[in-house]
Amino acid sequence: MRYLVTGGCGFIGSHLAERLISLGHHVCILDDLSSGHAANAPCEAELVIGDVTEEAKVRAATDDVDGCFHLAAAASVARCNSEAIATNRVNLVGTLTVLAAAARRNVPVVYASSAAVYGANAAVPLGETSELRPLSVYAADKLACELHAGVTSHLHGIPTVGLRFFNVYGPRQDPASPYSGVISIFADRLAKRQELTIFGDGGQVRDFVFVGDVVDALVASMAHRRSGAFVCNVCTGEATTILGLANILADIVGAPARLAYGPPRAGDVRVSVGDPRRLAKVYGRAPATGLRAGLTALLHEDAETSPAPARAQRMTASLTAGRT
Ligand code: NAD
Ligand code: UD2
Repeated sequence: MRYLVTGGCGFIGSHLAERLISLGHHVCILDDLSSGHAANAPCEAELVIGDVTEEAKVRAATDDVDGCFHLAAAASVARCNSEAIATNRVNLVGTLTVLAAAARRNVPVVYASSAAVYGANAAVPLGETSELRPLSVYAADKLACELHAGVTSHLHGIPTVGLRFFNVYGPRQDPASPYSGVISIFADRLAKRQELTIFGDGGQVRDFVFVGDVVDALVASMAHRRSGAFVCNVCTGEATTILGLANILADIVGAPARLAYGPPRAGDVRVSVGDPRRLAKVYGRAPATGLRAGLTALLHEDAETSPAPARAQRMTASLTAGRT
């Protein structure tokens, strides 16, 4: 099969592109390299450098595909809050552009939504029918993407699947960006024996899901596509506080974590733990990588000297061995 992967030079998208190629598919990546890196893309993939809001480019990239994976986004809560109009254009108009192109080709779309849509709802575990109370511009845009995916499905008859990723970690999450995930930032700073900054009291709770499990869900959602519009959590159901995370990482590294505290982030979610049952029921498997196992593998691989892409592929392969 031939698939478009928007955002395929990014953290999650590059792992997806790798997996699709390993399964024998042809992959076309559309990415503007605004946060991703061309080096992350598997060499077998076709790479189109461009903006997902450019209609002509997106149409051309979907011309001969059997399905679209849409991951391209401005994926930082803080940046979306401070640059709402620019990031809305990427996150919402970009999604509309992909949906319109897919409808024109009558092909399905699997897209990245986020646990952020639950926002202030602390009634954990959060299931797909839980109340949605977004707290950030990013979350509101992700929710709007879900609404438009539903309407596109209704008007044009193409299947759409929105995967509400909780907090994803794994190789190739770039700690150089201040907007990167907390695990990549903490792991990088621990390795450099630098202090970790806790935004708030460290009691905020997250559900950390390994990137290999997220790729499993993406591939399964396209392979077992259903008619209509569908949303599904991608989570483990395991609750971890940010302070607890710092201590687990320090324990694995074998060095004490030096902590500094700063004010909580605007729009930050206090409690985010998901219910993985729908994913398990519909696609036959829920994320299986426990946090300590995933962190140990990640930190072990990061200590190696081999180039990042090779390391990342080897680690993801070992943790997801035997998956389709
Ligand atoms: P990432 O920043 O590593 O990847 C995003 C990719 O999209 C990058 O390669 C970037 O260059 C590209 N991109 C951004 N704007 C673009 C544009 N206008 N046109 C074309 N390409 C563009 O982020 P990620 O963590 O891999 O996230 C991938 C998707 O998953 C995003 O939609 C994000 O919102 C979502 N998500 C991520 C997490 C997580 O914990 N990482 C959790 C929930 C949802
Ligand atoms: C949100 C979404 C997640 C995803 C992501 C964007 C929720 C619950 N999750 O992630 O699904 O969409 O946005 O890709 O909304 N922190 C520190 N110190 C640091 C870095 C982070 O204390 O150095 C805290 C941060 O304030 C937050 C937590 O760690 O409370 C997680 O932060 P993050 O940036 O890794 O991800 P988060 O939860 O904003």
